[in-house]
Amino acid sequence: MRPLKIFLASLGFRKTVLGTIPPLGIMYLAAYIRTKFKVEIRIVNQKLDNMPDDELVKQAREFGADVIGLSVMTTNAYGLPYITNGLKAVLPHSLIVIGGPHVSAFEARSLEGNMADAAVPYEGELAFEKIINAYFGGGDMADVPGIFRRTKDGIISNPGIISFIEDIDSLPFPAYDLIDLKAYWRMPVMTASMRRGYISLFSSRGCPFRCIYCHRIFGERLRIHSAQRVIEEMKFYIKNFGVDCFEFEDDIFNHDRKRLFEICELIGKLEIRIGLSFPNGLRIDELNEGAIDALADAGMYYCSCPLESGSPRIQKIIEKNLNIRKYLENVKYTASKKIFTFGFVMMGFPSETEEDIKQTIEASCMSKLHTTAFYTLAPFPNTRVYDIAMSKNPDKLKSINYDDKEYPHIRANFSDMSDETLYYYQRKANRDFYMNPDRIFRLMRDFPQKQRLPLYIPEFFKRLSKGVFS
Ligand code: B12
Ligand code: SF4
Repeated sequence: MRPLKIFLASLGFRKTVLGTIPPLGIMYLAAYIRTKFKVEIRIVNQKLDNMPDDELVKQAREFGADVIGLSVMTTNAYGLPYITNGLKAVLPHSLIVIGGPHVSAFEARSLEGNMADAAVPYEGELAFEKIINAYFGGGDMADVPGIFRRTKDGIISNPGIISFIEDIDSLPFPAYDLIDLKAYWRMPVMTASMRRGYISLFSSRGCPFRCIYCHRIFGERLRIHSAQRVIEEMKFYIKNFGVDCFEFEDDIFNHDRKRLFEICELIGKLEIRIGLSFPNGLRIDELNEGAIDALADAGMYYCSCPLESGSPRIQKIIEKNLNIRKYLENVKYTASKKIFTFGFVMMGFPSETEEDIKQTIEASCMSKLHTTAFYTLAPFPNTRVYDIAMSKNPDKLKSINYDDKEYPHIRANFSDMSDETLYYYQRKANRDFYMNPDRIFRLMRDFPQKQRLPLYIPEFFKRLSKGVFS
């Protein structure tokens, strides 16, 4: 019997200076599925070279795909109708399955307006395996719990749920052998890597916190890779791909502090000195000086430090419940080690007032953060903040266009302030934060990839001039 041909694509286009990271979702699926079936797998990341939709369809046809798996974020979902129509036209007998955060957000509605056969929310490995089994093994997709599927009677939500994988150490390493890793080294890296041989890791799944704006694709219980497994994976990439820099995309890498220390200690025993960056994954108030020292010694040079709001009242409402004092202390200590610290703030939360926003600006300005992005809240479906925004201002919510948007380009206001006031404070935040000689000096001194600094200078002046002149 010939191997089953599986074509996996991550959809979307790159529009700004931001690059793209290796498509971990479909790389995990590929690695898992090839342990279960006799398959030939091709992986495409549309963002890597902004591949036109027609080219993607052509590649699937030339490959002769039996199964097509499309990974979709809500910002890229507008491409689904055209792409799935094209795929069905050239490969009418293939099975099209969609998955990724968009399906977790829109659930059964993710099948509306396109030609996909099935949709998988949340963690994908087990569901994808069951779907392939049902479709090609003579079973019935109606028996796969928790998925959505198209039938001649319409879109059906299968009852039940597929449980999360308990022991994630049982998963194989993501299929880095199926992508051109070096192509990613030629693109801008999310965290301005000082070295070029970087790789993305996802060393835990799930998060026990309950921020109301978050999807928690991997559930509310933290499941970790053991420290030994993380190091084994690192060693594998160092040896086989010449990697010297690791970027963690976890939801919350540091919740298990014991594991953090173990990982750092084992990194110290590696044969080479590596770089570590955290574009995601650190909850800053859960760190302490010991943990920051350990991460710094292990090679951390960059970390994102989400604050979201400097108002204790808003922290409660959004259920992030960040300890702002601890946050500021830990940022200060991290920055004192010349580790680049990047803050994130959201403005315009439901019920937010001028008083709250002033506290956010004060906390940001008082902090030792090198940079901060001051965004406005964009609620995504299937989050609790979406439901709140829906009850408050459904028309405004429905008018949000998510297509192709990156952080700065979704503008919305669900606060108790007028748009004028909110955007005034957003500009003020940029102005007050960046008009600080000490911050500018540290930013230039500690930016990890000096040769790329000129690329970011226009963005810096754009933010600054917004604050100063408007
Ligand atoms: C790294 C990251 C980014 C990076 C790179 C994203 C990329 N892939 O290119 C950058 C910085 C560019 C980014 C940007 C944004 N991001 Co982001 N990001 C992440 C993050 C932290 C990790 C992604 C990752 O690698 N996960 C690990 C892999 C293993 O998980 P996965 O891809 O979800 O795959 C699993 C399942 O989804 C499923 N699956 C996936 N694909 C498929 C396909 C099939 C066929 C099947 C069956 C299953 C399946 O199975 C996989 C394995 O279990 C996630 C948080 C998270 N926990 O995932 C947010 C997340 C994906 N981002 C999110 C958001 C909101 C954004 C922004 C819109 C933010 C904004 N307001 O601007 C922008 C959008 C940019 C754009 N235009 O595309 C949301 C998604 C919301 C949504 N409904 O789409 C997430 C989930 C954060 C959250 N907790 O809410 N992001
Ligand atoms: S800490 Fe991060 S991953 Fe966890 S719920 Fe909050 S935003 Fe989501």
